[in-house]
Amino acid sequence: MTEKVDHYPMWKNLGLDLEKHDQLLAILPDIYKKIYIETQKNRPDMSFWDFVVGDIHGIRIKELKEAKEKGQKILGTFCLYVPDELIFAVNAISVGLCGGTNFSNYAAEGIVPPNLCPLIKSALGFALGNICPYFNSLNLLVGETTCDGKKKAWEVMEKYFPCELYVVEIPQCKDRPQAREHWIAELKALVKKLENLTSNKLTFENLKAAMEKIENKRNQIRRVYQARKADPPPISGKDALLVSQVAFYDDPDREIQMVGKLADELEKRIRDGVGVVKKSTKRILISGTPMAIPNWKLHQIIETSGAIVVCEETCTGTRYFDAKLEITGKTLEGLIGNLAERYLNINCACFTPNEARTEDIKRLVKEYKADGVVLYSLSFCQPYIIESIAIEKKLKEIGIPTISIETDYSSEDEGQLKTRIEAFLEMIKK
Ligand code: BJ8
Repeated sequence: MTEKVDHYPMWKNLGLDLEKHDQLLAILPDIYKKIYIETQKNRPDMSFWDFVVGDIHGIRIKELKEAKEKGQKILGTFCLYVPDELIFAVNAISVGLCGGTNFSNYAAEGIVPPNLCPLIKSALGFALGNICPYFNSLNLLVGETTCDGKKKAWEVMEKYFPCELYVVEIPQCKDRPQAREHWIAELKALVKKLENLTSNKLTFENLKAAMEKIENKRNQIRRVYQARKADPPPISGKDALLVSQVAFYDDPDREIQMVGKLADELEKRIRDGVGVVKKSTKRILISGTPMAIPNWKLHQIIETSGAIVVCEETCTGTRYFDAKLEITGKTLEGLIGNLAERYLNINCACFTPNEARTEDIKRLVKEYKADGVVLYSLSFCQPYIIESIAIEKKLKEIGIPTISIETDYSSEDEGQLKTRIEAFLEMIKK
């Protein structure tokens, strides 16, 4: 409560719609309490993440404000394909933006069609409605050419949101040699933009240091995921998802420390045989579209239906950290090449063809000893909905129980989804 009062002048200065913002902050604690506190037992120490959600627009926003006052630039990104390494190398700060609630949709109404992906509608609503202080803290928004919805969203953003926008052009057929060349050229163009914005030059030294830092952050998340392979898992899917969600916008140094500490605890729990569920609880892998805070809906349904989520093949899951970054090379050119290579190994449904994603899912099912796969697509997300049909068929052919779910951020279909998930789990048990 005290925190809330203290942050008011800052929110006002950022130009937030305070009334709407109050309404948003009023609903989050109840949702969090219901999903994270009341329905979970024997959690590892998640006090840092409990605090972060409770203070979601507080200390981090204050840190960004202070960094800005010292001359640092704040950049907002929407996709894994915009490399954090380049942004941090020139002493700017990258904040992963998204929208995981339909609370903000009203602000985008009439500007975008209703049958648009909820993630885009939510993010646009946050920006246009002045209800997210992360958007209002930015010096530059960095969009990218992935799905059609996002491509068009940048045009809307540019028209209605008063912040400079830069769009990175992502190659669509990444298996071709010219795609790599094009991607490197795009990364270099982004570097130019960043250098102009920050007045800092990208050098071999600062890029190498940023690559080491971001890869270290990913290493800590890898450790958390590695721990989830144990039976019983020492952390719930919900908590692991939260760790990943927060990593998108928190300070990387703090993330290395806090996620590292959590991973230490999880490794100890495994040694001590401590889990959050009983051994042999049915294990589910979710694959599909990213889940932005506070989209915890599917995890909540699965984990209150007698199963546990052990892995997410999503951009708020393995796609965030799976591709390894080589930090070798003696020249700046060499490091940029490594970076390009690493990012081209992320298998998003926006690429064509994208066979490697199915292979990733098969591999992850084995590694995490998953009993079944839930293919998750946000409504109107054509790339993931289309891919889910072929993937479901392929997984079933090799005997992996699979179900496809298409949903949005509303709670209206929760009952229906729960019935389907419970039936799916029954089928797996048999
Ligand atoms: S690398 S998944 S973060 S593009 S859900 S907005 S695809 S219509 S978010 Fe993504 Fe980058 Fe790919 Fe990952 Fe469009 Fe689908 Fe909406 Fe999506």
